[in-house]
Parts: sequence; C-alpha cells; structure tokens
Amino acid sequence: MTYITQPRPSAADKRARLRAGLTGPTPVVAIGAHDAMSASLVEGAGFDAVWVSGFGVSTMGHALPDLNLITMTEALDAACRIDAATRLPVIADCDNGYGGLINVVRTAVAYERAGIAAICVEDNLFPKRNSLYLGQTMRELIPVDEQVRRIRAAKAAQTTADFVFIARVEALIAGHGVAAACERADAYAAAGADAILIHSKDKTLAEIEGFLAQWSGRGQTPLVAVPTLFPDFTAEQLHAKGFQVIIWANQLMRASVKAMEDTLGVLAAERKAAAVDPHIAPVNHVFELVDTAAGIALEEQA
Ligand code: SPV
Ligand code: MG
Repeated sequence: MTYITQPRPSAADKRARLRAGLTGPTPVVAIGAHDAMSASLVEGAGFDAVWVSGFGVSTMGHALPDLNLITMTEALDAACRIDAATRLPVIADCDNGYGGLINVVRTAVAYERAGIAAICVEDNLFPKRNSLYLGQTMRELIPVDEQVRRIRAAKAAQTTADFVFIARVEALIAGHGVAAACERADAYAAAGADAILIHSKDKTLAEIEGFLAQWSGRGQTPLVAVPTLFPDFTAEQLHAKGFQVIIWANQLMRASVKAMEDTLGVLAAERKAAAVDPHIAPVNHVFELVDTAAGIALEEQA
C-alpha cells in the first residue's frame, strides 16, 4: 500500500489501536522494519504493529554499527518515513533517548508531535552497545533513580493520552540479575511508563522466567519481549507466559542481507542478470507494491 493513493488512519487512530492492543485478549505482534518498504511489507503480511529498529536503521540506513551513532533526528526521520508507509501503529526504538534527561524529553516530544504511536527508551548509558552483541563489552546502565527522573519528565511533557512510552530494562543484558531487573521494572512503571520491555539474551529463557515469577507488576503494566535469542517460542506461547507485545526485531533486516549477498554472489559468478531472475522479485511486483498504476492514474485523470 502506498500512502499517496490510499486512505490513511490518523495518528490518533493508530495510537488508539496500539493502546487497545496493550490490554487486548491477544498479543500485539510487531515486526522490526528498517525502512519504509519493509514496514509496508509488514502490514501486507497481516501483523499488528511495526517496530522501528535502531539496529536496523543504523545497519541498513547508514551501514553503521548499533552503537548510539544515529542521532535523534536521523532516527526520527527514519521513523516518520516508516510511519508514513503503513497504516499500522509504529513503535519507535529511541535507544537511550540520545543523551540526558532533557534529550529524552525532547525525543518524546518530537516523536509525539510527529504522530508516532509509541516510543521505547532503554536504560543503557551513552554510548549504548547493541544488546545482542556477544563480544567482550562493558555494559553500564543509567542509575535507576536517574532513569526514573527521565521517564517522569518525558511522561509529564506528553500532551496526547494515548501516546505510549515503553521503558526498556537492560539489567538482565548487563548481567545484574533478576532482582535488579525487577527493581528497575517496578521503578519505571511507578514513574509512569506505559509498558516495560524486559530484554534478555538468555537462550534458555531461565532469566525471563525468573523475572516473570518475581516481578510484582505482572498483570498491571504490559510486558514487551524481543525474543531474538530465545526464538523457539511462538507469539502465543510468549503471550501465555505474560508478554503482551512480541517484537521480532531484526528478521527482515537479516533476510534482506542474506538475499542481497546471495544475489550478488550469483551475479559475480555468472556475470549475467538472467542468472538471478528466478530468485528475485519481478519488477512488476515492485511496481505493484508501491501502487505505481494508481499514482499514474491519479496524475492522468485527476
Ligand atoms: C533493535 O532492534 O534495535 C533493538 C532490539 O533494540 S535488539 O537489537 O535486540 O537490542
Ligand atoms: Mg535498538
């Protein structure tokens, strides 16, 4: 679908839809997009929401590592192009809010004004490192009291009731354990966060199970999962465990990288375009994806 020729819901409608999803009977399944076309394909495939992946935008939009290099305005620009390309509500990954307290507030205000349905802000100290990176790396978190101040200030600046602020807890990723994760989740929920993203790279799910068993906020504040490293659970299984929003954050980026590498490999070996034709989208399909015929008809008949 393209936003030039199709009716589009308002920002308020998108926010209301996500809000309803946070307390609905079924999980909200969000797919990570790195650009407008990937977001449009997510909608076409029937998912519930789009996650604007910082990892995806850094990697695919800038060929840069996910190390807090993308500025707020670059991230917002990507989120706006993604939001414009889909009728689905958009949940934007805002890393750690791009600085201190007033940067977090500016980020929240800017995304709210731009019509994005939700933002997610994590408690990694600047410069953050991607949470899935398994190499030796120092991971430092923003002190819990400071993150609480930032969440309170961002929520106080909000002007539309349905705009969603997701506070992301990185305590498990940083190796601080379940008790610290529960303490942070409690504090962020009390500060006004609308949902908590509890991130983990524990493939066994033991950490997450520990959190779910111990966190007192369960059932009150919706929980968000990014199960990249515990991928064997269906959305329904994760929902049954207590997650309301499931984000498959980077599968489209990884699919794109593999498809491009495979295609380049064949082109390099065969040195003719026909060698890849059976394996790539026909040009007409690409025209159709962006409603090319409708655009031409509008221009010629309006
Ligand atoms: C992203 O998609 O940018 C995320 C999720 O923040 S993760 O890469 O798992 O940190
Ligand atoms: Mg990210």
